[in-house]
Amino acid sequence: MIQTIDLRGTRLSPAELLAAVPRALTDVAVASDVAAELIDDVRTRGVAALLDQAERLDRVRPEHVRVPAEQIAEAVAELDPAVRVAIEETIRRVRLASAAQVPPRLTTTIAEGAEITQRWQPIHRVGLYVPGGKAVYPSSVVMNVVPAQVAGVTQIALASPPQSHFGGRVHPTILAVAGLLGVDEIYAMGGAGAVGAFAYGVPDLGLDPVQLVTGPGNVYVAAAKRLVRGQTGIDAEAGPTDILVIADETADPEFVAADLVSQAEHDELAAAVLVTTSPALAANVEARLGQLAQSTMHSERVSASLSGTQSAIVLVDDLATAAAFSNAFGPEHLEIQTTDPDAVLENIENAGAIFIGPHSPVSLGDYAAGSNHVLPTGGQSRFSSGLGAYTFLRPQQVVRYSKEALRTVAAHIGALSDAEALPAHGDAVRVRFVGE
Ligand code: HSO
Ligand code: ZN
Repeated sequence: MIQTIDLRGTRLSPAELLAAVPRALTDVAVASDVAAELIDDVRTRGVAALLDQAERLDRVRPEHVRVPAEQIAEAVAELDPAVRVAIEETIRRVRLASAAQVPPRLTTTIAEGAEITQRWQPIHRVGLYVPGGKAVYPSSVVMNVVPAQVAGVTQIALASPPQSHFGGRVHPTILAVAGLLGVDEIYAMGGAGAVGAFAYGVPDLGLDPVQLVTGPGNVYVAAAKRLVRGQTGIDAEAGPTDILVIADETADPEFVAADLVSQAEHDELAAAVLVTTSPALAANVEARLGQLAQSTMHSERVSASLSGTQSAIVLVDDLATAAAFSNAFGPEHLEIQTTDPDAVLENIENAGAIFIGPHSPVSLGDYAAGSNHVLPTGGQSRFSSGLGAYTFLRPQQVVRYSKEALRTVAAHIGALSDAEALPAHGDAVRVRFVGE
């Protein structure tokens, strides 16, 4: 059911490699008009708009848009103990790894009395969107909130759609995880309207505008984030997930097939790709995928994902070509299951996160490795990174010169300001040395 593409004996350019396994297209632009209307509605009518939108789109009118503290406490108390322990361990691990993502403040002495300090300043207030449709991922709450907290963000607000089967409340597991993380500003609001609420604020709800909106969502949420960008910051746009496995003849086909299915389970449009030098492994993985696609819980979704043009088993001559293929693809998740994975790693340029060896599956990273699972999809790993503490930090340069240090460059500033016909720039320096 999964296609096999035999590239052995070919010498393809990166563009040709990429064309061999095209990703599924999702067109965010088509949702733009609808998203713009929903955002405008919230800007003009505030809470009334949020309630009407909930009734229309989520088929329930929440009793409270701002979730009362008792509801959060109740959700924490009722959380399944096994899930609670797992979430707490995930929080602990993600906190540890995120701390390494905060760069130190560094001062460079340019000359005597001339210093530039680079400091990393957290964004003051952020809004996290947590979807509530076909995918409800409490683990993603951890992955967004923990790095923000580690970065030093002061205010974290969370929005998630009201759920009709929970009487218009936010999904209880999402409330519980937010509660465990100490997030108490939660709104039962969803879709493009929620993004608009974060970006522009909702005065009659006491919701102040945020400076950054993060979190995944459907195509309307993505369109809304594009629309509010500039008014507020946004994180990367999340598309269908993908996994690429580089494996040689030493890889266990059982592990490889299980890992491909684990990400195919997310979405019909998820891409699952195996790049291997071993025809025997390719055949074994293909056979195992056929079985798993039948027996797994989300059989239809997995079968659709694996049989899509975005998924494939790719045969290559050597591991250098496998790495070249992977770099062209820019996977969200890359697994390396070869005799010497570190040698392959040396050739990897583009990947959201990299999982080394037989015992580092992607689902470990999804839940409990300590790494972040919000990663660049759709080939965006060629130019961007996953979510981390740095997402919530901005570098700022602090300039500190003494009079003598300024004097040594005064003539240069004069020359350059004249060359740009901006004499007031030069004067602003000269005025400090009048009479000398
Ligand atoms: N693999 C998804 C994240 C996730 N998996 C959440 C399970 N829950 C995208 O990286
Ligand atoms: Zn996953």
